[in-house]
Amino acid sequence: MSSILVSQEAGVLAVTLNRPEKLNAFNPEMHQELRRALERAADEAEVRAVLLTGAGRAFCAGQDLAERDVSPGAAPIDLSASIGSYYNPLVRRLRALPKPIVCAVNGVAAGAGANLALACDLVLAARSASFVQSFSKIGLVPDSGGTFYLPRLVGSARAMGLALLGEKLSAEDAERWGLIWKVVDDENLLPAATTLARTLAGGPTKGYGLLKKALYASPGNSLDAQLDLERDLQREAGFSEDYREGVTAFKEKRQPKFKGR
Ligand code: LHQ
Repeated sequence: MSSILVSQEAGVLAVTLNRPEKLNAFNPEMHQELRRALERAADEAEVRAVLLTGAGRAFCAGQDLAERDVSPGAAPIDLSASIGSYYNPLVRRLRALPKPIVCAVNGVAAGAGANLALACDLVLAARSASFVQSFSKIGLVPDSGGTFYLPRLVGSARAMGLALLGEKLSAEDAERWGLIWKVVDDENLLPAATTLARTLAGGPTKGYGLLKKALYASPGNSLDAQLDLERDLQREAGFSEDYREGVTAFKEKRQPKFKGR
């Protein structure tokens, strides 16, 4: 059985992490399959949005902790190798994908699994889902961008509490704290996330890619640099067919038909 499931419909590439018996924890195979799916999302023009979720009761429990021998006498483990080969490229790929990524967090999201969700563009969570920065429970540091997103999304005090204590944060608190976009009732998670992803897939893909670039560059930029970036990206957006279509549809008082270019 494949460690991820991939299907494509109505412009949406749906990717499901599929190691439910391991709470969808990452092993190298799952990393490689996810990388291939995201390459497909980047390469194929028909894919105009991605929907990421997990099979079973969890979204993702982070790294598969059974993969490494930590018994007394075992050789020291250099975790930077795995981060450099898998987790960092994954986060960079998600952030750089010039198409919107909707994450449907169907259950617990722990460790790198929590931060994988936060690397997506819009996070919906089932009411019963939770987010855990579980790294400190095993003596590690939040990775996969956790130390970047957390203080920016929820402020330093809450970021520090989440990281130090490694306690479960409920989906409702995650929404209230501004960590995620929205909570929905469990049975409505996939329908709502699919509708959202399909709506985005029918949108001005080129413009979405450019706005991702602008928002993700913002934390590292001065106002001056950001204004210059907005000018340059708006120039590019203004050359798109979808800009013309958007304005024409507005003037004609009809819904736009965006082609994504
Ligand atoms: C698991 C896991 C798991 C294997 C549950 N692995 N089996 C990057 C680079 C390199 C190395 C290190 O890490 C990283 C990044 C990271 O992600 S570090 C953080 C790794 N993840 C964790 O520490 C989370 C560990 N899991 C948990 O804290 C809990 O299982 C959570 C909060 C996710 C869920 O709790 P429960 O709902 O109470 O479920 P459970 O604990 O009973 O787990 C169910 C089963 O899943 C169980 O197996 P079993 O055979 O007893 O039924 C767990 O062993 C297994 N499982 N997470 N990461």
